[in-house]
Amino acid sequence: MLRLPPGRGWLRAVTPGLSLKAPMEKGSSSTEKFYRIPEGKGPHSVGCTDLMTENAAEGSFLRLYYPSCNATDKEEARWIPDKEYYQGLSDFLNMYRIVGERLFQYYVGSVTCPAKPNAAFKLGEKYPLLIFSHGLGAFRTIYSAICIEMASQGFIVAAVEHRDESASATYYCKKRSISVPEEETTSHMEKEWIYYRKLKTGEEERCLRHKQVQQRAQECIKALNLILKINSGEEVTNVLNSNFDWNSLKDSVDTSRIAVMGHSFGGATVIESLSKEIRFRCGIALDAWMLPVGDDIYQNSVQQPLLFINSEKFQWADNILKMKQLSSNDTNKKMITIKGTVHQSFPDFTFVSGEIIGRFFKLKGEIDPNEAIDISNHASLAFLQKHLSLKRDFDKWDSLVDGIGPNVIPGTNIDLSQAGPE
Ligand code: VQ7
Repeated sequence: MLRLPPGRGWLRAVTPGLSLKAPMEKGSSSTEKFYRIPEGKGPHSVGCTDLMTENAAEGSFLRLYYPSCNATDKEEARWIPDKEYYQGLSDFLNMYRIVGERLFQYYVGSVTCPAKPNAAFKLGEKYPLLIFSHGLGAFRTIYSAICIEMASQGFIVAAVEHRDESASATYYCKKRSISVPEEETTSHMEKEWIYYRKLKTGEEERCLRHKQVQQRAQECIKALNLILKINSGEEVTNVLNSNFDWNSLKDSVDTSRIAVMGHSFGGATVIESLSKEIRFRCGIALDAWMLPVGDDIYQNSVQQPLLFINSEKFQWADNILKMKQLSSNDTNKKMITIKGTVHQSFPDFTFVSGEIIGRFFKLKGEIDPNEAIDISNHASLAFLQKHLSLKRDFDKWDSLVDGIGPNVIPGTNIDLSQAGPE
């Protein structure tokens, strides 16, 4: 697990001035820019909206990022939308909830992500679809730098929130119990929260994670089916109130161009999803954690092209060997490593943390986080262009997929002779 010094250690480290806070209220414009989640660099403005189906954990929950009409009048979307996510993060990071909630509220409570909530969908094109799967202890909104960049480049991105107890927190909406008098509430619904579940004593991690990765893959496939249903014009009930017009997505998805992408546990989810669903034409696994991947998957069950983008500091020989086992003799399976990166170089916390806190908690590596995410996004776009046959100019970044360029290497930096016996 990710371990933070509990209670006072964490507080001592996060004194104002060392700044985990995205300096949005005060400060010079240069620092303001530095501690913000980067904007999409593609030609499209980006909107985002949440979709939840059914009043049960079996439904889907996702944040959709999409090419939008320019909505200069609208405020940016809240990055972490409910206080319960702070509580869940506190559990995951082994902090007292009461401390964690206040710290998160204070330091990141006002952070927004550069996408406009419920902005009008941009009509006129068919967009490829990308399903995104988050890591352990994460949730749907904290990979916005990646999802927003992809949407700005013309993808519809569905960032799934997993209900397998691997997210810090998530919820579904259930009908309010009758004990609350109707006149005291504006809604008949209440949020039923599902928090991160720690390993029980004696429980084998591999067994739990394998079960979870299978659920996660099913949730990715369910999200795919849901978006395709909306694309075909079928009515879908969103149990969350929003003024987004879901009918505007009708006939807007390029149904032959679908990929899956994820970070860490989400990388394992990419592999499981590719093996279960051939409509995913390719996948991108960011610093994949291979422990959850079942032995059956290594028997040629991933036929589609797959790009592993690894950080320099997280990986180890046994994990890399599993990636290589999946890739054997297949030239469409690629691996690159971004120099100066850490495991947390992919989620958004890397952008909103200051230098000292960022380095202390390994949210930042030695490379500028903006440069790291650009390399990752450019390599991803080049790979997607090739394997989804996109008619764009992302092939200008083809060399990155071969590990050629500043701050990128082909394959891995790990000495594979250090691998232990199976
Ligand atoms: O899927 C994963 N795995 C398996 N996702 C991870 C980490 C992870 N692990 C790999 C195996 S291990 O080494 O045994 C344990 C770690 O990270 C996803 C993720 C989790 C978070 F809690 C995040 C996040 F952005 C991404 O939020 C964090 C927030 C903070 C904050 F306190 F500064 F706000 C920190 Cl210090 C760390 C993460």
